[in-house]
Amino acid sequence: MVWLFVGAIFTLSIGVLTSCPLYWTPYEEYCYVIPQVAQSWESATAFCMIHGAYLAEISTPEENDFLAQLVKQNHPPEAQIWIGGTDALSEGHWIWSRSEETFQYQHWDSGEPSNSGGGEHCATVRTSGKWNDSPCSEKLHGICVKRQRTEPGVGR
Ligand SMILES: [Ca+2]
Repeated sequence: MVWLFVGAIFTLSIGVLTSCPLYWTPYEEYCYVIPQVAQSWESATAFCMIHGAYLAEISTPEENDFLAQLVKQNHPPEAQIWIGGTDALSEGHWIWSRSEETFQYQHWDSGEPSNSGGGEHCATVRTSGKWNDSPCSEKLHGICVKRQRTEPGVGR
């Protein structure tokens, strides 16, 4: 019993040595992952939340380039991946769902956002790194992001 306890402590202390959990990729002060589940934008959002994360909100070209690389490496069957942008509240007014901030940096593909059929209210990033709007009910993979753990004594 005592050894089980000691073992648990040891495992925990090993855990804090890495800044991102297993399967998450570090970039700047954040950790990113593309879960192996294709799902609606709402479900993808909820899935990220279960893991203490949220759908990616992109604010710089460098971050966008990193995410495009991540999408290519993971190579999901879809040509696009959910990010955290939506205009479901007000057509044409794109916000990041977690921060509720309007898009500052934008990287839409040519002709996008198209709102095809009047039903495309959730944002994706394509393998090209360009953005598209898709129906929120479409089953796609998403990019979850969360802050890296900052444990005292673990230098970066
Ligand atoms: Ca579109």
